[in-house]
Order: sequence, then C-alpha cells, then structure tokens
Amino acid sequence: MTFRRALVLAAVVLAAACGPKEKTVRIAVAVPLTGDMGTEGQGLRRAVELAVEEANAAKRFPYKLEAAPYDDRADPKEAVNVANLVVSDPRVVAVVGHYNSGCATPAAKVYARAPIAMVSPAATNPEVTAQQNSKDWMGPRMVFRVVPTDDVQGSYAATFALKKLGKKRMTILHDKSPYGQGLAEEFKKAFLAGGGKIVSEDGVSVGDKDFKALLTKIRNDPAKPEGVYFGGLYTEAGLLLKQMRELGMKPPFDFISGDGSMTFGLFDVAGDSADGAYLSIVGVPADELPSAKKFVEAYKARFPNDERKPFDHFGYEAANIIMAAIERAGGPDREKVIAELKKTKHEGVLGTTVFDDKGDTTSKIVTMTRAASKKRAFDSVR
Ligand code: ABU
Repeated sequence: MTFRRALVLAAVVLAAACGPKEKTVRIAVAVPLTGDMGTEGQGLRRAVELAVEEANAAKRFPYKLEAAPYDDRADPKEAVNVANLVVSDPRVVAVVGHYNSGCATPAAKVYARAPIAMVSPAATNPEVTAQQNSKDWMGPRMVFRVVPTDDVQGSYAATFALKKLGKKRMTILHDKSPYGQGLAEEFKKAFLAGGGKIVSEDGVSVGDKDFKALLTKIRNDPAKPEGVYFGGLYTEAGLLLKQMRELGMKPPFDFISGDGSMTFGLFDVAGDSADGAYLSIVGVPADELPSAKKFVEAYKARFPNDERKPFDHFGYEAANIIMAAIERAGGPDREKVIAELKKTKHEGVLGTTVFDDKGDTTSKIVTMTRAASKKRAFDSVR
C-alpha cells in the first residue's frame, strides 16, 4: 500500500468513527437475569429480542431498535437502581418488566416520575397497577400488564380445589413476598367464601431450605388438612414438594400453587416429587394457543438450545404492543407512547389485548396444570 493510499484509508476510518452514528431506540427488558429467577428473566429477554429482531428485519422503523437487558436480580432495591438507570438513558422509549411483583411495584414509581411506560409480562400482584390510581401517584398512569392478576388466579385455584378436587380443609403457606402472600390471601378469601376451611397458615422465607418441621406439623395437624396451597416461587415450591414426599405427604394430599411455581426449574429442584402437583398459570400456555404458533416456531428456530419459559409469549407480546404504540405515536417519544398504549387494541399471540383503566389486560383467563416430571411438562387440566 502506498503512503498516499494509507492516508486516505486512515481518513475514511476516522470519518466513519466520528461521523453520525445510526440512530438506535431501545426497549428496556428489566427482569432477573441472574440468581434463581434468572432462568425466567433470560427467557423474557430472548422473547423481547426476538420481537425486536423481527421488527428490524422487516424494517418496521426508520432506525434500529434494540432490546436493552437490565438485571434486577429479583430484588426490589436492585429493581429501583435498574429503573433509575433505565430512565437516564434517553434512547430507552419504554420498558418490558418487571417479572417479580415485589420489583415491579417500587420500580414503577421511578418510571412514573420520568415518565416512561412499563409493560409487565409476568408480575401479577394487583398493586402493581392499582397503585397508579391513588391520588398521590407521582406521574401519569403508565403501568400496563398483559397478564391477569392474582385476585383472578387465587380465586380460580380456590374454586378448582373446592369443586374439582372436592377439598374442604386446606393449609396455606406463602413466602411472605407481595406476590406469594397476596396470592395465598386471594386463595384463602375465595376458599372461605366457597364454604371451605383454612386450618392453618404459615409464612416461609425465600432462601430457606429445610421445611421438615413445618411440614411435620401440618401432617400431624388434628384438623386434618387435605392439601397445601402455596403462594411463592419455584425454588421453595420444589423444596416443599420434595420434603412433603419424604414425609409421606402424597396425593390425595395435594399441593397447589400458582404461576411463580409453574416453571421447569420446579423439576430441577423437586425431580419426580413434583409429579401430581397442581400449578395454575395466568393466561393460556403458548403451546395451546393457535395464535402463538408462529411465535413458538420462531423462538425454537432462533434459540434452538434454550427452553422456552412459561412467560415468554407474554414478553414477546409486551414488546410488540410497545412497538405498535411507537408506530401510532409517530416516533419514539416516551409520553406519546404512554398515551398510545392506553388506546391499545392489539391482535397478537395472546389474541386481543385491551387495557382497562387500571392498565390491566381485560383478559381474565387462568389455566390449571399438573406437573409431569418424566415429560418435564405441565399438562393442562380441564
Ligand atoms: N406472577 C409470577 C411472577 C411472580 C410475581 O408476580 O411476583
């Protein structure tokens, strides 16, 4: 290469480095990416990435869209830190998140001050959205979610226990989190209203490993509970199941839990002790939704080595709902996107999504499933 050609090449490289960069717009994915719940957050991150990649491939926007992952570690304090990072990046137009209700509720307050929209694909505690209708809310109404709430899920599980399983006496356990305790209380309310009796109620701590003393107390309870309802996440649910089986507590002494326990990690913790457990999931599993067929295939093709998680289709939908709002807003303007999200009538993998005046989906579907460890599957129970 001559000296002159080398100079020209250097100038071109310098110009490219200093010239205007391609404009990028970001959708934040604020979920747990590490720790026990990291499995679920990584699934959601993949789902949002898929939605964004599809939009970029179709040249849906005159700029590049990015899914920007943030790890809240399923920790409410870290979720607030993450929310502050999100709002300080002017490229971020909206947030898909958070997974845990205990994270979504405080993080939403930070997003409200910005303001920037948050669409949760998984947090089911009613307070996540209800808080924004209080008179001291610090911004516009900007929290949305694509999943039904725990008042619906808890009451569905109670009716299932009473009517389908014929239970009259149940014990309640929960992990003392806003999600776990809230869900257990909704179960209790509906079970009592339906004529059932709650014979005992205890809280456990996330991270506890040994529940044998508590389970032995339940097994020997003279009030003779016919099963346990657990409000909490899959790690504690798996340990409870394993130790219940070791103590001889097997069906027809049933274990019933909710969508925080209904994921494949349950099999990793409990093995075949998970068999027969009843787990509800909000909405309908993606494999059973004709409207999610394309998503299921695209996810498999894009991430052939990764297990699709139970909330991934909700994450994909949340991202697509945000993108549709950006389009209607005429650009990535945070406040205009919030205004457009309120008007959502989205036809997608979940069917039709419309938000009510709390920001919640008007869909109130819950599915009961039963764990089958050999297939590593949750079979729907009709
Ligand atoms: N709804 C499942 C995720 C757990 C939560 O809402 O906190």
